[in-house]
Amino acid sequence: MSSSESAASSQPATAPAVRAFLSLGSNLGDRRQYLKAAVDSLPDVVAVSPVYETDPVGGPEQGAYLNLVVELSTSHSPDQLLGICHRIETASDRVRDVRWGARTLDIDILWMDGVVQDSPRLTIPHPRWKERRFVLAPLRDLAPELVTEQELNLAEGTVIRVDPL
Ligand code: A4P
Ligand code: MG
Repeated sequence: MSSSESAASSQPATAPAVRAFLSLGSNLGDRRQYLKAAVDSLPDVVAVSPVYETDPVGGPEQGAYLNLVVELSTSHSPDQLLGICHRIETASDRVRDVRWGARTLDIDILWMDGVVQDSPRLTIPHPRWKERRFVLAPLRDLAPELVTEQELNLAEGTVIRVDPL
């Protein structure tokens, strides 16, 4: 075996980087600070959308959200990415009680290029992404090829663009 072959085989295999989009939302406490800390903690971030103030969609009566979308270029697997999202949510004092209830921080995986999977633990693309304007408006800002204007118009909820992070 040549020295170059031996050096190559001792390197860990690196998966190719994949484009991924995550949706972040907060409607409890210092919403902007929770979003900012989460964006700073996420790996492989290549773009951050504008921030939108959004009316809550579904769930009990609760306050308005701040929502944004981040784009990653990542070699993490979908499962690894979900684990990272859950750890950042937990570090942000996230308490899971009522489904769709108020939260300091929610991070959902919306889309990963080439990934389609469907299980209760992880469904990609996100099962409800096309129904919600708080997802589609910031996603369209970053990836207009993934969201048509008609889809944005048909989606539920009101959104207003506010100051960037
Ligand atoms: N899970 C499955 N697929 C995914 C995925 N693609 N990304 C599982 C992230 N998680 C995924 O999520 C419940 C379970 O979904 C997790 O254990 C995970 O393994 P959760 O975050 O614990 O609970 P949740 O967020 O209350 O439930 P869900 O169904 O994810 O809610 P949604 O659909 O995310 O809706 N209105 C406004 N304006 N802005 C918001 O951000 N968010 C919601 C939550 C409702 N209304 C909102 C907003
Ligand atoms: Mg969620």
